Amino acid sequence: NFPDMAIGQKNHLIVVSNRLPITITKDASGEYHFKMSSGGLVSALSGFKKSMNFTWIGWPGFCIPPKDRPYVDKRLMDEYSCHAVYLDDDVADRHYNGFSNSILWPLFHYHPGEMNFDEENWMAYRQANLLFAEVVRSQITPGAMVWVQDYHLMLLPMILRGLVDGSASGDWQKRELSKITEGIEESFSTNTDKIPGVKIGFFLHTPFPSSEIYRRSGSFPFAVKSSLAFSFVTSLGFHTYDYARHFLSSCTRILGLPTMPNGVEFEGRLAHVGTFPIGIEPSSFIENLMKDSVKSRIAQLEQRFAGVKLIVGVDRLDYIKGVPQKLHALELFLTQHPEWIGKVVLVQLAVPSRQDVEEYQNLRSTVNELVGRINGRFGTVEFMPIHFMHKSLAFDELCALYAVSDVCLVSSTRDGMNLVSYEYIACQQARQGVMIISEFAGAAQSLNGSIVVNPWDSQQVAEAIHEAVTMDAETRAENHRKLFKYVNKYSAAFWGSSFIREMGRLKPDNLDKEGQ
Ligand code: ADQ
Repeated sequence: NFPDMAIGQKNHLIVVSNRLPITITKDASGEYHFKMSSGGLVSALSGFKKSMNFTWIGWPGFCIPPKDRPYVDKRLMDEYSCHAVYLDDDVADRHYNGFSNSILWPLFHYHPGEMNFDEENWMAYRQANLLFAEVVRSQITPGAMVWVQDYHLMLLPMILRGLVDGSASGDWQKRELSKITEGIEESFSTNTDKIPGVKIGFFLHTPFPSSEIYRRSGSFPFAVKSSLAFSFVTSLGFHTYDYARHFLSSCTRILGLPTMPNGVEFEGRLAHVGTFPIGIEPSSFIENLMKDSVKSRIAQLEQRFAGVKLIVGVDRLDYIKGVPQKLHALELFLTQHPEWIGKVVLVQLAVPSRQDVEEYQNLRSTVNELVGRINGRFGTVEFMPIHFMHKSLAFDELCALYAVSDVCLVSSTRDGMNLVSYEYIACQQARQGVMIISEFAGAAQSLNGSIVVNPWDSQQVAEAIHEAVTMDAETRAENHRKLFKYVNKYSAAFWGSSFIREMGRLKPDNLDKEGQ
């Protein structure tokens, strides 16, 4: 699955994400434990370890005391090819909760009303990006490809470009860099030697909103220019064509930069813009379903829910996931189709998320209230229409739940891609259940064979639920065949290799001449 072109041991790939793909814990005796995380990004990128000289840079998740860092560094490097960026707790909190998730997340998901600006949080965001840049700079080798992930690190490409270009960096860049470091006491290396041939890629996992929304960020000292600074990259990736188009129109309308369908020109460079829809590793789900323990769990659940159509919802409890909209639609469905009361159950998992941000606490109360109201209204002694779990499920249990569900309902009001839909499809080999997906999830653009709905239109979603629970086996099988074909082909590894191949094809800085 991994590309051979432009990739070989001599190539150095540095992946940078806010979190390292390792969960580090410290037990009561002070001993450290390291565990590789699972998840899309890890499976998408781990394949490169074999074909490239591979480094992963990120924050370890909590503040590790300075005296322990040499030990942690050694284990991370020797066992996982990782390097940690150490942030103190206050900077990490303000960077992650305070700015990334209180400004950029709502901005990118069309929730400008939820944005809470705080000058110190903005400073922490800049500071964290600078600290990341120092660690990345220390690892860069000539000709390296640096691939930065997501909205937590939007300033990083520009800072890095300045660091690797040395004195060659342009005036605009120097001016913006001085704005980034303004008010921050630590000193950061600004004058470093040029490192030739470095390519910088950036992938945004969220949507990129319309420029009309993006202009809302202009009211903050968070200079819009800086936020678009990831046009300093060699290659810039989005999940869908629409997000790429919105980005390009923001570059034109806000910055007045010349753009073309495949890129934006800036300071004599062309940053290539492309769409690279992410996927999952379907084989890991399919193989897991073959395990005896999972098979017996599936049998147990099938017995427990015999005669009932199960609808599954798996979401982080985030306002973008449209959980209240889903509950309203279910309520309407049961009101309009009382014959289904007692015969349809929604199993809704809502993994706690960003509990330190106020909007997430409010959402939790709203959802609890709605679940209580609907269960109170339609429930009986034997039956509850909603099984609500405010927790994360283990992988085996999640796979079993996907496998026994007749319908998966994704009602995001905005979602970069949404991988839950892919996971459900991968686990539906036997049952061939129905996928209902919001038109506002990036995945809706690829999942031909699903029922696409507008989550704000409860009537439409209620009708989709009815269509799904009454769909004949032949139509389900035909739809699933199309869906699975797509999910199987456009895997996480395919996504990673397509992006890296694109970077390999481009020139590092004189980007208007493609090819090496
Ligand atoms: P997320 O917003 O986290 O990701 P998504 O792509 O759906 O959204 O991935 C969620 C993951 O968490 C899935 O792997 C799912 O199985 C897991 N998960 C959720 N709830 C769970 C629970 N209760 N128990 C166990 N596991 C649970 C962001 C963007 C998305 C984009 C991805 C990848 O918001 O739009 O698809 O990045 O780019």
